[in-house]
Parts: sequence; C-alpha cells; structure tokens
Amino acid sequence: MSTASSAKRKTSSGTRRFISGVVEGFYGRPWTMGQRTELFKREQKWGLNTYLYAPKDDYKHRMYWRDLYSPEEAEQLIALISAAKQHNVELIYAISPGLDITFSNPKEVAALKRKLDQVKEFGCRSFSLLFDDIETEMCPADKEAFSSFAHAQVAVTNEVYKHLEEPETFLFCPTDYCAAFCTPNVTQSSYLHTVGEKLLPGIDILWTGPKVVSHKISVESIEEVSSVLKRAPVIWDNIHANDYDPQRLFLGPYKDRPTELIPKLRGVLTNPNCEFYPNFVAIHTLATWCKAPAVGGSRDVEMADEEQDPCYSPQKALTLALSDWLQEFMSTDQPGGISCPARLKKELSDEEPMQTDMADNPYVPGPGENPLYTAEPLTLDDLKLLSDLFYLPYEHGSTAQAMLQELDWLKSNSHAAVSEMDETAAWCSRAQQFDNMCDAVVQMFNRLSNAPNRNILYDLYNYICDIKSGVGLARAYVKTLGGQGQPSAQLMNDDPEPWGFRGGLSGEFQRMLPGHGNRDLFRHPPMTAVYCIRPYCSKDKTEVQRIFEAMQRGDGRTPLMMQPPLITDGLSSGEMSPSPQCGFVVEDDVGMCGYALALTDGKPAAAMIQRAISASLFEDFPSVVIVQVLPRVADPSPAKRMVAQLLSVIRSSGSRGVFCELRQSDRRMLDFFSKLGSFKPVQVEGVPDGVLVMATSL
Ligand code: GDL
Repeated sequence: MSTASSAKRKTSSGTRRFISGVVEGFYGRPWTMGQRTELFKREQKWGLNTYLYAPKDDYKHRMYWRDLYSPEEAEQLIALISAAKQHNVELIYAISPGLDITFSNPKEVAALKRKLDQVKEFGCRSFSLLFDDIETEMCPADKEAFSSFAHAQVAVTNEVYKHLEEPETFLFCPTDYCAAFCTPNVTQSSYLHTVGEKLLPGIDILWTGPKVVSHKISVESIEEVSSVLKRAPVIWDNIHANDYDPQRLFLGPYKDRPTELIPKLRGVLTNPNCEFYPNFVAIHTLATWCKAPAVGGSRDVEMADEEQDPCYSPQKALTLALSDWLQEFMSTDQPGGISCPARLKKELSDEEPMQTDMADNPYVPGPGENPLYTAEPLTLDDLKLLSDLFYLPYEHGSTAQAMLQELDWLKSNSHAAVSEMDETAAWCSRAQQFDNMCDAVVQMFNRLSNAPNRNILYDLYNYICDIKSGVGLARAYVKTLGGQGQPSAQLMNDDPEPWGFRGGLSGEFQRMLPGHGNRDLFRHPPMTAVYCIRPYCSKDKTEVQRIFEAMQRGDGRTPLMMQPPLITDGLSSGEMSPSPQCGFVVEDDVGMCGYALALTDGKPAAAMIQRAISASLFEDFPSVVIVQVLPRVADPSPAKRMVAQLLSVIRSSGSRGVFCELRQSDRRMLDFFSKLGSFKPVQVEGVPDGVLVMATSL
C-alpha cells in the first residue's frame, strides 16, 4: 500500500475504524428505500457505521450488472447515499459480475468501470466486488489469459480499485469465502494464497467463517485465514440469514463469536433475515457485541458473561434488545406509515389523538350491547418467548428446548399416564406444565397480533401462525396421550384439514429421502465422535455377523443356545439378505460398529424359524427391522439416524408398518426403541418368553 493511501485509510487517532454494520446480501425481495433509511437511523443510534448494498436479486446488482441506472433509479440511489451520509453511515456499493463476466475481455472491465463510475457520480465513495456463489470453471478465453480463477478475479479487482482511485473502503468477496469451500483446506488453498498475495493491500476481504452459516467463529480460525490472506478479514456473518429456508426466522442474540476476535478483524457485517423489521434483535445485539471493551481494557461488568466471554453476554444483550424492541412494537409512529385506530393511539400515548370524526365522536356501547374489544398489551416475556421459539440456526432458545424435552418425556412415558397412581400424577402434572407452555405461545400470538406496529407484525405473521399451529398439534397430542383428547380430532384423522399436517411438496420430498430430519436440533445435538453411515452391501456380511455374535454373547450370563431365537436372526447371521436399500451400517474410526437391516415383508423370515406368529401382526406391520450397535457407541444418534433412514425407505416401499423383536435381556436396545417414541410395545401371540415385540405404523 502506498504511504499516501495508507494515511488516507487512518482516522485522526491513527487507527482504522472497525467496520461494523449490515450487509443486505441475501436472496429474495430486497428491502425498500424507506426500510434502508430506517436502518441508517438505527445504525447511527446503536453505534454501527456501515451498510453494504448487495441485494442478490436486485436486477442491476447481479444479473444485469452491466446496465446503467435509469434517471428514476439514479434519483433513488442518490437519495439513499445521501441518507446514509446524514446518519453517519458509510454506504458501500457492491456489484456481483461473476455470473457471466469474461475477465479477459477489456470491454467487460470497461463496463464494470462505467457502472461504478456512475454510482460514484451519485456521491458514493466506497465500493465492493463480490464473487460469491458463482461457477468456478473459467470460460476458454479466460483459461487462456489467466493461470487460475483467482488470478482472473484479482487482476480485474485490482484494476477497478485503481481506476476508482483507491477508495478508502474497497471490499472483495472471494468465491471460496469460508473454510468449508477451500480445497483442500484454508492453509493449503491455492485460490486463497493467490488472493492473499496478489490482491492490493488496500482491498479488504470478506469471509463468512468456517462455514457459510458458521455456528462458531474461533480466534484460531481467524488467525489462520488472516495469515493466508495477509490481512484481517471483514466477517460477512450469515448467523441470522434465513433466505435458505422459508420456515426459519432468527431472533436470537449475536452469539458464539468471542469478543477477543474484535482486534483481529477488520470488521463485521451481518447479513440478516430477509424480513426487515424482525432484524431488530440481530442488529441491536451485534451493536452491543461491537461495543465490548477490548480485553485488558475496562470491563463492562453488566455485560460480562463470566463463563463464556468476559466482555459480552448474549443473554444480556438479548434482553437489552428486546426491551427496546418492545417500545417499537408499541409505537404508533411507524416507519412505512400504517395508521392505527385512534382509540389505540389515545390509550397508548398521552398526546391528543389526531382529530378525526371517530376521535371526536367515539362509539360507546350502550347497556346490553357488546363491550368494545380491548387488547392486552404485549410484554417483555412475550418477546423473550418469541425469540426463544425462533432463536438461532444451530440452537433453540431455552423455552423451545424445554418444550421439546417435555414433549419427548411425555411421549416416552405415556404408559405412565394410565398406570399406577403416583406415576400418573407425575405424568399429569408434567402434561399440565406442557399445556401451560403451549398456552403461553397462544397468548403471545394474541398479544402480538394486537400490537399497534403492524409493520413488524406483518413481517412476523407467517412464522407466528406456523408455530401457533405446531404447538396446537403437540398440545392436542399430549391430551390424547393422557386420555383427555379425541384421538380423531386433528391428529389421527384420516381426512384432516390442511393445517393438521405440515404441507408442501418440498416437505414431502424431504420425508421420502433417507436421512430426513437427521439434523434435528433437539434430537441430534452436535456430536463429538465422527460416525459414517452408509448403505449395507453384501461384503458387509461377515462384519455384521461379528457384531451380531458379540451382542449375542451379551453379558455372558445366558449361553447363546439358551437365548430365544428372533425372526431377524437370519438377517444378522447373513443367512438372509435385507430387502433392496433396506440396510445401513455405521462405522467409527475403529471400523464397523453397528447395523440396521430390514425386510419389507417379514413373513419368510418368520417361516424360516418356524415361528407361528399371529397373522394380524403382519397385516398391520408387514415389515421387520433389526438394529444392533456395539456398546462403545454411547451416542444414540447414529442408530436413530439409521432407523430414520430405514423407516423412510420402508415407507416408500408401500409398507404400512414395521415391527421389531427384542430380547428382554437386551436392555440397551429395549431402552433405545422405547426412547425413539414411535415404536410401542404390542401384544402378539406365538412369541416365545423373553421376547418383546415393538411396532410402529408408517
Ligand atoms: C451465501 C451468500 C449469501 C446468502 C447466504 C445465506 C455469502 C457471501 N453469500 O452463501 O448471499 O444470503 O449464503 O443463504 O454469504
């Protein structure tokens, strides 16, 4: 970097200011100019300083990047740039030419310069070139001109940067913008090395962390990438981005980025939810994080989270954000200008309401007439609950987690609902608590939908409706388990209303694929050991047999010959093969450690051991499954995943149900199937003593 430009990049105190703020970088409907202006106000108020303009689906940002802005568009952009300035926010204009640019064609580079020159004329001084989410194969012309894709991008970026006279802020987004995209890894990525070495030092580089949506960003990972890039990166943080799933919204606090990172980064920009208004928490908590004092500096005792981070507590930052958000929910002075009933205005403010006919002459119900509808005000607890239900991509909030745990317990202990007195009382009391939690969600929904600020409500509406109906189904199910509800009401109805089941073709596809739901946050918390689940093949016969025999020996107390035979023994011993696609094995770093095999039609296996089992079992549950996992696998997740995959294959084969036979001495597998929740014990004639049958409908 030249001395002149390096001086330019410093503030009066001699250090470059930490870039902090928002990147509008998601797919889908871009924010409106009004929302962006509102964003600048908030950023200024909360101490954030940057806005990166990069809406993926804005025509002229990406797909039609060469096209100049029309006079009307120019007017809007000029107003936006000046609004940012007014609020002391640096607007960085980004362009994404990577879909179709030919890097080696001077006309293309000229088009890029022309477009950025136009935006410069609008008053913009900060720019960015983005090469994320593009095809990595170069066209023949570029292959001839450049030794690699990185060389092509760097050459064009450096040229544009110089053409714009080395702007103080100029950002580059690489195609390999997270560790997961680097081949073979960050330190050995030739793409990143070229970028680090060849990109002019005045250009900063965007980085999303270990993954596109990074669960955690560690100091070590940033030190690693900084040494390759030869500069501290600007984090493009997708922690609150929700453009990849229409059912998710993230209202949890900025989290799992230690504040120790701050001095090691050039900045942080959050790319949040597509819906503008629900981003209050995402941006507010990021602002709190950015204000965390440097380690060694004066500690903010209020914000400290002794266990995690001495300078920042996500929980406290969340409470601060939600308290401020509550004010905004109650505000009738709304950005976007939707008016609310004069009566509400009067209730909410000391000021006189606007003079309208209604305000002059309000309707007062007479005796015997309906009283006026009154809405209960929204509370901070409502917002805490809302945030817990829509928390973060890798974590549910504490109440959501507690609800899942309770439902799981109620389900797996449903036998207690109708057994001994003490057990029943305990079950009913937990069922009541669960019902209360569900009721809190419904009450929150009611108070939210009555809140005066309709803009926030409308952005939240689909999500809160969805959770309300999900909770309603769970609530009805628990009532059914406790013998209070009508099983046929909503859940087990043959012809339920469309809200009685999760809809959508995409969901249906997912349910048909093996592994559906295997990233469930509740059932599958991140594991420490690495397991590989793969389809069974005939070569696996011997290993499966070995595991079977090891498990048969079991505790060593009951000799092999004394153990009652199971219908599935032929599958485990290799005498029978599983039905097509009905076998999975799991391996850890030692080798094969478990298997799950099934027959879509269990009758031949029963016949093989001359088991005269009642025909009604096969009518309801034609298929049979066996699962075995060596005791060294303490984590139940791999077995659960194999079962989930098997059930999905069996269901696709058209089977109505599956059963398994378990030896009563096999406590582990009994426990495993009981905890799964879906398998229930069934009484079957013709089963030897010491064998239990559990089954599930599909
Ligand atoms: C991405 C895209 C971003 C998108 C996000 C979440 C970057 C650099 N690019 O990969 O536009 O919103 O994932 O889906 O993050």
